[in-house]
Amino acid sequence: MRTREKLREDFSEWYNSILETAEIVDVRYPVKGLYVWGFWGFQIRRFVTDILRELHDSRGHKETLFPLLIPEKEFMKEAEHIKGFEDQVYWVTRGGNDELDVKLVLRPTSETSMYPMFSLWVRSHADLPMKVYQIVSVFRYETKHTRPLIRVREITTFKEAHTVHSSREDAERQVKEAIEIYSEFYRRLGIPCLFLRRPEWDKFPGAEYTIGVDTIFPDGKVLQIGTIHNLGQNFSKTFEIKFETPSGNREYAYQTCYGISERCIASLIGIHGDDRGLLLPPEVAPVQVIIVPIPYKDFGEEEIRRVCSNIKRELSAEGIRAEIDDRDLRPGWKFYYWESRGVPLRIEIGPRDVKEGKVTIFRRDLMKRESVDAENYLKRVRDLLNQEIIENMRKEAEENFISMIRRCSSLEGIKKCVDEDKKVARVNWCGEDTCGLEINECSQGQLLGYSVNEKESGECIVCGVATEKVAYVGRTY
Ligand code: PR8
Repeated sequence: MRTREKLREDFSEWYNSILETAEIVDVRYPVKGLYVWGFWGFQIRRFVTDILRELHDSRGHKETLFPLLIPEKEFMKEAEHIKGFEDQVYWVTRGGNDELDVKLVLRPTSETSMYPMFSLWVRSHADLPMKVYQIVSVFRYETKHTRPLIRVREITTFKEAHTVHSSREDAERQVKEAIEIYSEFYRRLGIPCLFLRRPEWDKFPGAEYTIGVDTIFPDGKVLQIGTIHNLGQNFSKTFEIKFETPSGNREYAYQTCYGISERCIASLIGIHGDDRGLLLPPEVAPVQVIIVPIPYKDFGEEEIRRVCSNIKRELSAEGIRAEIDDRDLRPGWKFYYWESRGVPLRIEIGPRDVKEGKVTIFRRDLMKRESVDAENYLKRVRDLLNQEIIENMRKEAEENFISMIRRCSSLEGIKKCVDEDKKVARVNWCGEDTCGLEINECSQGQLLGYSVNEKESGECIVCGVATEKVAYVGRTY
């Protein structure tokens, strides 16, 4: 049985300890907000970014790599954007002993690095849409409490996509595609999430509107694990990104951008983890099957070893990431070691398995053993890794997620739900700022925005007007 007592009691404590035990990140680097990827964590990161690349590449995004430094002049061009970021940027002002003539910022995000180049690249409507992305480090001088993978000052896994379009409609279509990419990404990771159109005061600096992607952690707090922004023509007017229409006019382009950071890995840890440690979706597990020999004194160790090697060879031939743990340690210790790292399947081979022609498979998601005939084990492993485990993880995560949400029909109700019960409130909201501000201020939580894909008839919780908009309010990270 999987238990989650430790996460519910003190999530922070559990989180910090698992980052260390499972070698996700080492927090001892001597700069605040900067962390070193551990070997296990970095491998997870690789498989996660592989999915991101696949999802963007298959929808016509081209991967690119822009410089880390942005000249002050470009950075300072878009008024709203500067206002949002100026107290969060790191400056480079010297090269060796010389004061630089042109001050440089370390990119906090890459609009002002990419868009001057876009104005050179975009010529005609035939060049559009243009979709690019990069996965890079960006720097933000965060003043709120920093936390590994959740609020960092060097975001080392910033997947940012930027697109350019010849019409407002095409930019809108792109927003939908971004929602589809992020839905699919989080579906594959088994992470339930909401797509919420943020209130005016919470949108990305320089955007026309922002859609936030939110999940709920075991402590009832909401983590924004991605955002999608429709930039309209705000940036194209600032950076002169124009294209020639079929009739020969020159018009400003429409743009969108959307980003995901290592918070997606924080959410894998927080959403699927349990008292034992991590539980990884097979697709991103650095080791998918750990094979543990269980030697017994009067039974041939050689024979067990041979069976384990065969299994490893057969699994590897199927493209399954399998390892044998033949360290000179007690099996129980090895079990714990791999369970805490979230390896989805363990195969145990002992004297009995060999004698009876069986294979013992342990499922990390159920914390349960099953014994299968040796001739069928490969198919069973394949089914578990390709489908059953992730489906079960998705179902469990979904149930936890739903149990964190409460329908509320008054401002007092929101206050009780969010402040006392530590849950997320679900309400009808007309979408107007004035009502939004009241909702935002009635509890310690924030109005996260209204759902872009759910509708439910009701009355705005503040003004009482009929509306189908469903909004969420919760405490946030
Ligand atoms: C953009 N421009 O920048 P965004 N630590 C970890 N993750 C973070 C942090 C942090 N300090 N700050 C933000 N994130 C747009 C879209 C290009 C791409 C994560 O958008 O500022 C959050 O999950 O919203 C956030 O949603 C995402 O990066 C994108 O950052």
